[in-house]
Amino acid sequence: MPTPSSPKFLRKTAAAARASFAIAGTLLLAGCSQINFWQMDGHQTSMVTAGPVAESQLQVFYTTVWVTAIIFVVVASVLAYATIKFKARDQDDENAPPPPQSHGNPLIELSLIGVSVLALVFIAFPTLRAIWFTYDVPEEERENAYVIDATGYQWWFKFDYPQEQIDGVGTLSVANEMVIPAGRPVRINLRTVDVIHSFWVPKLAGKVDMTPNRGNHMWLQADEPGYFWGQCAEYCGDSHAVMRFRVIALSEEDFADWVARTKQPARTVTAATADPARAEKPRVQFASFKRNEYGFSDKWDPRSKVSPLDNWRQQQFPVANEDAALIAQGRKLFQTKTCIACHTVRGHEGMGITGPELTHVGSQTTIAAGLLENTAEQLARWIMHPELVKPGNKMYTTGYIPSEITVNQEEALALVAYLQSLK
Ligand code: HEC
Ligand SMILES: [Cu+2]
Repeated sequence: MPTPSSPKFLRKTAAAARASFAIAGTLLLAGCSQINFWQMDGHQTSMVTAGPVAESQLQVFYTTVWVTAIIFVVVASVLAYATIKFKARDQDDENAPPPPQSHGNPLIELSLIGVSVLALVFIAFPTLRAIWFTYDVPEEERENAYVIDATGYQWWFKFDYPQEQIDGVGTLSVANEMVIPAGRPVRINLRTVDVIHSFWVPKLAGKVDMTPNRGNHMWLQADEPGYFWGQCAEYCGDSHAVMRFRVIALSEEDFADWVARTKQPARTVTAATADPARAEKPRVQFASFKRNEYGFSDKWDPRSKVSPLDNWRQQQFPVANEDAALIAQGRKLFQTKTCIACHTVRGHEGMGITGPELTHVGSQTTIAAGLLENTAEQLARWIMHPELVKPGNKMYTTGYIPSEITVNQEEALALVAYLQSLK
């Protein structure tokens, strides 16, 4: 057994340290190859912020990092100095009796306590300021704040807009993609219908829990129009890890336009409004997917050419070559397959409220709560085999009871055409 200062021991520890650095470095690089490493940017980074709430939280983070970094450097330097200065250099040193032992030095101990208290006070000021600031919309802006009620479901989010009422219907409601006005504080009331979820849009604001039987709230603001990634951040069951959502921030004008469009009932495509040119092949590819394989395309890559916000804008237009007959067939299937029992499609037959509202599902960029891209291919995959995409999901089943609803390829073509027509 080598003693702690023998050359053999030092060689061994040095080799172990080098190896762990190499492993850590490799893991870090592998983990970061998907994101812009040097700017620490990525879909769900909190290091690059887009609004005042996330910004104030980042400031607290940096203050804490700097204070602890200074403490680390001081402690590590003293340790390194002592290690090098007092290490045993030869056999005589190793055999020497231990130096005289002493007990406590009041001056050193008191000053260490003093420095620790100062460090904590230094961190406490920005922390308290951030806690008060992030708790609710600042007083002077409260009048101007836009209100949204967000509700967590296993495993998706519903967003109600109490300031937007629809005659004879009630509150405007959408699912999984929360559209907000940019440059304006948004107050979000947080609720859940089942277990605890946590609402998190890393670039806009830190996590706040959605707690059963208890109202909670938060606020955030996107300074500029943009497209942001959100995620449930509290373990909530099987598909917690894929319980996602998006936030789309639009200029005041675009936002008003979106509200007006979204208040409209579902679009009905007739032979007159559809493009009759479409006769050839159906557009859906029935690709085979692996279980739990995600549906991202290059568009979601920060290095791609199409910005996610432009992608969202493109998604607002009807797809080319709509087939009115096929869409009508899909609408019929939407009733006979009992989709209407769980999904609302305002103006059509859908009345259910246990699933996401689908009145304008065609203009979303994602489906299955931000998990799959909203393309014909992924829609078909979802409605034919939701269980292969999202473990435990409550589409067709109420949890673990096997599905009675089956959708074959032909039916999927019609249903997809219908869902895509719901712009
Ligand atoms: C038992 C209730 C139920 C039935 C019946 C049902 N769904 Fe769903 N549906 C859900 C739930 C719950 C979700 C949310 C699943 C998730 O993301 O975890 C969902 C999600 C969806 C979504 C994705 C919406 C989004 O914004 O992410 C689509 C599209 C959809 N369903 C279409 C259909 C179609 C088409 C049918 C009929 C063939 C159908 N559903 C039948 C409950 C149901
Ligand atoms: Cu959750």
